Amino acid sequence: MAGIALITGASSGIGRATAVALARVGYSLVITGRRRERLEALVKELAPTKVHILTFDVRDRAEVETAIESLPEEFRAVDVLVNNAGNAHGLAPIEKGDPKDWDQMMDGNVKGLLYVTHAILPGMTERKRGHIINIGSIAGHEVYANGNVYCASKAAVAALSKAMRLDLLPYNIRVAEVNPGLVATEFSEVRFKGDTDRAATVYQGYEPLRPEDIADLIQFMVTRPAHVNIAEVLILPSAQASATLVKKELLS
Ligand code: NDP
Ligand code: 8X3
Repeated sequence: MAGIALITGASSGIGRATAVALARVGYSLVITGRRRERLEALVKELAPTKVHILTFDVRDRAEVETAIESLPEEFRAVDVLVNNAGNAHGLAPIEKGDPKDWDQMMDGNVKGLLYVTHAILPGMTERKRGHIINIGSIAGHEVYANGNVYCASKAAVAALSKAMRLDLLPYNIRVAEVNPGLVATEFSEVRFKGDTDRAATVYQGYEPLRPEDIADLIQFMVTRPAHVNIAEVLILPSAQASATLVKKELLS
């Protein structure tokens, strides 16, 4: 057995695909999210892989701690933590931004990642072993118009990934940051609050990344020998050159 991997946000998109990829290379899994029915469907798909479901909102520190404390003995020694849960909420200039959206992004993408990491780290530091993969974004390295708070939340993920790598060095814990460009998931549906037509336009006219492309990368990263840490990766669709420059073909 490869070990135990805990993946946040496994009910959809990149997290879900990562669960499938890590099951394929022998990991037992802890999969998390708020939508239990999605996670239960994934468990069936992953059989016979051993999978444990935890449902919690990453923004709620008490929920995070209680859920992780509830892990059964056979799932407690988490080797790989994929901090993936997160989303953008809204796309508006700063003066028109909704503070409720800002709270969702800062509380989920930044503080949620911290809460989960805080709950998992005691075991990793004690065992002197672990691998943490934080899902950042091109948006954490390149601010784009109207992206303001989402970009800031992902810039925080970039800073925290580097900081964790420094602080966790004595414990042999590898820390890595994966920064995708445009990936066709439910991300834009969430950003545009259920407006599926608007969300679809984000991925039209070119070939976006698929969640499986990010999952393949994560699978590669976690299967490197212990002395190798692929610390930071920017992964883009071939049609994307920057956060805002995408070569879209006219559709006939
Ligand atoms: P999806 O919307 O498809 O998936 C988001 C996942 O995060 C879901 O499983 C959702 O689960 C979970 N999640 C969101 N908020 C919370 C919360 N408050 N508590 C618990 N779980 C939560 O989007 P992606 O797969 O695209 O997004 C995954 C990560 O990738 C995010 O961090 C995103 O910022 C990042 N990313 C995405 C890119 C893209 O173009 N798609 C590009 C770069 C980075 P549930 O709703 O069940 O709780
Ligand atoms: C998601 C990619 O370009 O919408 O992080 O910010 S982008």
